[in-house]
Amino acid sequence: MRLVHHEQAWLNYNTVCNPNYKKYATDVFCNQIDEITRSAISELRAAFQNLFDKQIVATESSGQAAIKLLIVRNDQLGIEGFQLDIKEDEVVIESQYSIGLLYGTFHLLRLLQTEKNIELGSIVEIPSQPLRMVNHWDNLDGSIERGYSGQSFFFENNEIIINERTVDYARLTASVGINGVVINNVNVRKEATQLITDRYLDRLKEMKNIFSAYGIKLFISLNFAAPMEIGMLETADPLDSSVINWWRTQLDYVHGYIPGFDGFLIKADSEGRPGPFTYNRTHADGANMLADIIKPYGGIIIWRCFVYNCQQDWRDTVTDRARAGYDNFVPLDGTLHSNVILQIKNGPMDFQVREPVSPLFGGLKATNQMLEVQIAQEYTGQQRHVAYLLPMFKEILDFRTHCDSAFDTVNDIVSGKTFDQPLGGIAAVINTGNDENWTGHDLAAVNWYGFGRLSSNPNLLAEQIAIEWIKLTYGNDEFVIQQILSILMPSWETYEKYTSPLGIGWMVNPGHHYGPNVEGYEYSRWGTYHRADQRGLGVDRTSKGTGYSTQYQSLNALMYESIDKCPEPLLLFFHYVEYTHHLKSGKSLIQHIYDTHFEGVEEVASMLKRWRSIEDKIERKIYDRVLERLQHQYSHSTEWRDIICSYFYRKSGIQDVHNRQIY
Ligand code: GCW
Repeated sequence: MRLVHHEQAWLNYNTVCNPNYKKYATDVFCNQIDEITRSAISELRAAFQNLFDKQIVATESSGQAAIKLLIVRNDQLGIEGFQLDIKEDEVVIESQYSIGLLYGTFHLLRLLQTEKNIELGSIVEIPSQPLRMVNHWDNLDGSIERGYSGQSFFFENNEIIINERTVDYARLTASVGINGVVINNVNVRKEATQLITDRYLDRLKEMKNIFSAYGIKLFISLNFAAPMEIGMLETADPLDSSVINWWRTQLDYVHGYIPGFDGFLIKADSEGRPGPFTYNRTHADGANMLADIIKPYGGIIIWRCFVYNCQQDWRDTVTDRARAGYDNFVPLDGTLHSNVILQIKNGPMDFQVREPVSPLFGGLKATNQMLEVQIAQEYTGQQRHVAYLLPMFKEILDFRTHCDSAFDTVNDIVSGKTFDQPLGGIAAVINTGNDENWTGHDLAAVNWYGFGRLSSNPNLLAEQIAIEWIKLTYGNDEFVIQQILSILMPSWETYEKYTSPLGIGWMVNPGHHYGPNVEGYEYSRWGTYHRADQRGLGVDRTSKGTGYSTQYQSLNALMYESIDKCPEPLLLFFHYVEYTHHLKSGKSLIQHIYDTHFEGVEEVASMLKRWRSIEDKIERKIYDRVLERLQHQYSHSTEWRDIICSYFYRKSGIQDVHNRQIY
């Protein structure tokens, strides 16, 4: 009898395994029974039932058991690491704490389903990032900001929902090593401000208990103006003693009610949100005040660096939104307290299809830092287009900041290794909702899966992760694996080809950010942000322009400064370039724009063809859902191509050398 009744993404356990592995599906022994090891045992039970139709039990004597979960003393494994020993007739998982046993269990189940013949021997895995988080932008009314998979499964009608899906969510999250979740939107509106009050604390505690059984820390987003909105104070000045007292009383109460509450995320002074600037205070004043209050409880304040003035007039050549993060936060380096982490978006702008890495990485040297990426595909096709984002995340993590350390990549910095910082990690704005398949587009689940896997083990390759996910979700048929893999691997760059070219960004409709609109950018009342005219296009961000390139460490600054050395995918981010300028391919810029847009559409046509070729090998419902989205992607990509090509044809007056119909 199968235990799984509804869709559980990559934890369906309906793949066909090597029958040889059935020998491991006997009893399980664990030398420490607690809430987390109970989760591990129940996962093994569900998996073996589905995979091998075998019921296993937990025994009290290790003799009988083919699977042994053992808490041991081995400092090398750290807090979350595990050692997995696969032997002929038994598997032993060891770790110092129960969370390692849970991670080891998920790893074993992954191997059983993805490897035809598991090698006997020992595997050690130790997550490299301290915090591996997802941020939900869920509102208490059940809507999700930038959500493309239905409504929230955490909130409905201003209540917190706890049901079977909460547990499944915790299982999926922990199965890929994610250890922290922020459940509500960083834009904290009226109702959500109340999350720290009596109205919600019982339910929050219940949710924390469910998450704790999977080693997941629970965070909520705070409203910086809460002292005014719910405390009835006249100010939220972080240095005002009545404000500090208000926060202390409120947060002491939360911690008294929910012992071990993990911390808070804050978006301040950004896009209309309140913050310390209103009171002429710095972001360090704001973050440190809150951090000091929760320090005795071991709590953490995660403070976002997405701070910029969206009303700034950038018609002169030096005002540049891209500069804002660095300009606002580098002066604070070294002043933030030890339980504050700055959370930095991967690029200086806003999750565009291609951006340079934020110069805050490498610029900040005495601050806990976290990377923030977005798997909700706000600017990458909103989960109606396929865009496998792991190749992008790999590039970001591997980026060398040249910050004068042997460990100078973004991955090194956010793991805390470079500057010996105690806290750090990676966060992703997540792509889930209450749609049956969790992520709207079935293929978008790979980004959730992959984010967790990569943040736990940055050495994994994007392709490896995709293959694992395909096998766990769709089974081991070689043809199916190859077709889906060929759809996923190039999909981010395919999307880039038919949308905004060479790092210029946006070109989407303001507001919802979907669909082509070359001049579409909410803050374009000062003119087109991309500076296209009859001669060329792009923003001069060199020292002769906005000076943004000088925010990088010198080797990178030199690279971006020079039109010849600047990596071509970022050319228009850093330079104003004439349409007739020749790229490395020998093509002119304008011809490159035409050609990539046509290529992008062709690549979508071939994705569609590949999906059709596996029609009889994929469950009907899933096949149809994906087919419908791919068909939409195809027609939408032609719309993108036509709008972008005709815009630049009209601007430049230069014919396509292939004389295609573009206007
Ligand atoms: O890109 C913008 C999004 C907003 C989001 C903001 C942020 C949550 O369009 O919807 O607000 O980024 O990251 O704070």
